Amino acid sequence: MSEQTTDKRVREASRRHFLQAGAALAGGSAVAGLGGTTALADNGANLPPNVPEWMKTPGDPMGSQPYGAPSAYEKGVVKNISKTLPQYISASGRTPLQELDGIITPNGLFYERHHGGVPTIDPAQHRLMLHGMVDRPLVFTMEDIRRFPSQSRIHFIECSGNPVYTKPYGKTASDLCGLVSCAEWTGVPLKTVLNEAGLQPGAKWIVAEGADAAALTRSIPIEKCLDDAMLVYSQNGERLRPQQGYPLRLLLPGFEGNMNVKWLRRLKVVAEPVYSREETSKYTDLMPDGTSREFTFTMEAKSIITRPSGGQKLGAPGFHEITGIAWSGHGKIKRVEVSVDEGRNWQSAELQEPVLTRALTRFRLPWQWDGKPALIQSRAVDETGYVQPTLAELLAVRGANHFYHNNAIWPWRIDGSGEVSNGQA
Ligand SMILES: Nc1nc2c(c(=O)[nH]1)N[C@H]1C(S)=C(S)[C@@H](COP(=O)(O)O)O[C@H]1N2
Ligand SMILES: [Mo]
Repeated sequence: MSEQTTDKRVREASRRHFLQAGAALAGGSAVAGLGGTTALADNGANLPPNVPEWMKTPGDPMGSQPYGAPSAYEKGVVKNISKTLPQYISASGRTPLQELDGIITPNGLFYERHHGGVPTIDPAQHRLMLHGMVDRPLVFTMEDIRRFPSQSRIHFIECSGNPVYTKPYGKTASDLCGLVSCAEWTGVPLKTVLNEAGLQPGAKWIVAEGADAAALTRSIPIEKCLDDAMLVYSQNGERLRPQQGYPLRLLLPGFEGNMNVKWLRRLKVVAEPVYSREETSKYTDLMPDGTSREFTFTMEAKSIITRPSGGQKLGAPGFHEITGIAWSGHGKIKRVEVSVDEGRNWQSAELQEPVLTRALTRFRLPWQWDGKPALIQSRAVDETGYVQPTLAELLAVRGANHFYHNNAIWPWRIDGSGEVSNGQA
């Protein structure tokens, strides 16, 4: 027998073991655990051993969906759009994290956050102007940008208001943490384009401006611009969605979402930050001693369990996989620890490869639920050794006026009937 076959057998055996354990815990009932145990007699017309109706005639012809769309049965899997926030000031649509697997966010479900609506930009009329402290000020068409050597990288983007510290925190993983998404981005390293213009001595910051009605403007330190910053035009293989900045956005891996300027039209190289609205009255926090915490660029390590999570229900005691996502703006995730007993004990979850720098990382832990109330939570540790804090730890340092950068551990409470709710509401 080949090694591969042996492996497969071992896996199948352990899967059966999960099923049996589930059934045993529920007192031997056939409905427990993973499913797949329903008696044949109960089956409807479309269930085994009958031939389902969709096998009896040919399906839809090709061409009825020239772009493609999810199954009609998945129509509930949509962005979670706030109905209370004023449309043009704080519009946001959150990723339904609890519905997704893996680490890549499908383009249609990538979170969106904008301050002046989503502009409709004709790429033929879009230009990127690069000026200020450069030897050769330049204006690029989209064709010019696409002529540069390209690069594809997988990175998350997270809004620093994900979530803010104000109650109520919400019910689902999406309510709490849906302002983070992850995609494979394609574009040009910003340093390549800066080289073309030639930076002058004393160039320390670059001011990036968006072509939306908000003209969103942020100052970016030159070190980041010469490191992993990118000008991106594609997202998961296709051109950027309008909501993500079509036709061009700035990508600053690991930096707070707000600095990843969408609909990018201008880069001005300067010696000092400009102190725009988005880096003074917004995206700056008031500390307990009255000082301001400004230019809080890097998103710190964070994780959240997406299944089981708020709004879901565990069908029965027995085997349940605990899974979620972890990420850090400082680099790779080193470890994710999960507790299923109110935070008394923590075990290391399995990290799904690939574990990438400044990307979502999927973690998993097999769990046997005994049917009793439980509090489950995860905490991320990144490659710098930083450990995701509790909400109490964060509040103790940052005080009651803090608004942005809440990367607290988020527990889920499971009651005796299997209902999952926010453990920190
Ligand atoms: N031009 C422009 N860029 C922008 C914004 C905006 O309103 N206008 N919103 C920012 C904020 S607050 C965030 S969190 C991210 C959101 O990126 P996404 O909508 O692609 O998820 O874009 C940033 N870039
Ligand atoms: Mo944001």
